[in-house]
Amino acid sequence: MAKLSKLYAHEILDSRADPTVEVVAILDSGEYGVASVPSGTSTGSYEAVELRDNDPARYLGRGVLTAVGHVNSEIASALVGKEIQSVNDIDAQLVKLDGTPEKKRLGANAILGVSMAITKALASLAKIPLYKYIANIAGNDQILFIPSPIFNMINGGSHGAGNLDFQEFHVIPNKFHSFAASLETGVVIYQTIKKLLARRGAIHSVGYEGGFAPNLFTNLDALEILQESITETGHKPGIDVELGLDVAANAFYKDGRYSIKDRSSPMDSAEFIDYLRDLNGQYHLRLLEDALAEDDWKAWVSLSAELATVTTIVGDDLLATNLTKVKKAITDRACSGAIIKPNQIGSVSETIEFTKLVRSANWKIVASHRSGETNDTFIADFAVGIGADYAKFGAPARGERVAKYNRLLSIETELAQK
Ligand code: 2PG
Ligand code: MG
Repeated sequence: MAKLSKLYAHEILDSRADPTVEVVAILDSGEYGVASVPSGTSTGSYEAVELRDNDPARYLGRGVLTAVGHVNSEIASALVGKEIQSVNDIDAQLVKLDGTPEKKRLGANAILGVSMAITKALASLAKIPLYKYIANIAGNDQILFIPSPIFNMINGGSHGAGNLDFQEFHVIPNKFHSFAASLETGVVIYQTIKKLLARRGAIHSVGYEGGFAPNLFTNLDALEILQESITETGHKPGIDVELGLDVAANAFYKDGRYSIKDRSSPMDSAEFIDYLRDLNGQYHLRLLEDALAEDDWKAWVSLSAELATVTTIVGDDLLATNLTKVKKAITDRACSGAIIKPNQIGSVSETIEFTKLVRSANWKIVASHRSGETNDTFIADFAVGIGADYAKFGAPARGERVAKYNRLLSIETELAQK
């Protein structure tokens, strides 16, 4: 067993030019772990609290020195010099120290940074790769495999240029023999989309997740472009390459109604479900994420009753990687897949607990990055370790996204070694 000999944090930047927390954990044996914390833009209201300084004199109030200070003082005092029993034990101590259900006192960004850095240090101590270490603590004794990538090719909602209501338009290569082959297909389609957008005179600058943020007219225009690009690259849409959506419906839900530019008047939940059923009939989506607002619970149950047999109904803001939420969703059959984001709950072990519940319901597991990322590839190892069905790491472009896909390539090569 090892003792924690040093623990410290500092402020670094994420991919959106926002500060975030980086933590270094050093063991007395010399092994260490360094981890940085991702951050969302379209955050759900049930997520653990990301502590921001709100000091307008620094980084427009977005600084994280308070969270950094908590790691360097209170958390370090509680953990340094003590033996580390397990990640579980460390997380339990952190949750207790914080003392609030939403981790709002010390900050989920402080707690998760420590939890991830210690997990990495312990993997080094065990002399095994991080994904194997995570598989061990998750009790995942299945053969390890690389999840199918979900490429976010067009960025709308709060990640894009402001003219598309839906947040993410996904391309999902299906039935390719390896992750490397799926990645290559994703890249060829990505380059083709760029060409098609230029041909239409649509701007092809990129959004937060590396997908294009074009000046298209409607949400369906974006899906049409994706279909066209799949065909143009010689694939069959809906068969070898499928589409998916993260509607992120919270953003356009107001007073019980959904307003999108494809329709002249706002729709109530039943009308919006009709709209989604037609849309799915047209595009045969593999996954439909956050198609309804996080508090429109009854509508989720109706949507799943209607569509879960033909597409996976994925909860993100709805579930917020929260154990209580997912238990209720399983009982009510509110969805059939879950997004897994460690920073929504704020510790490695609670995220693993959540994953176990999702698996026990036989739902699809989607391990996900956030729109604010660093070059930390923790989530790639995590996705493999928990046996995720899908990895949603953005477009195959922009360094912080590519770092994670590249890590999956490395793991694939490593797993193929005899
Ligand atoms: C989402 C995520 C990641 P954000 O909604 O699924 O793509 O976005 O990190 O902004 O919440
Ligand atoms: Mg989402």
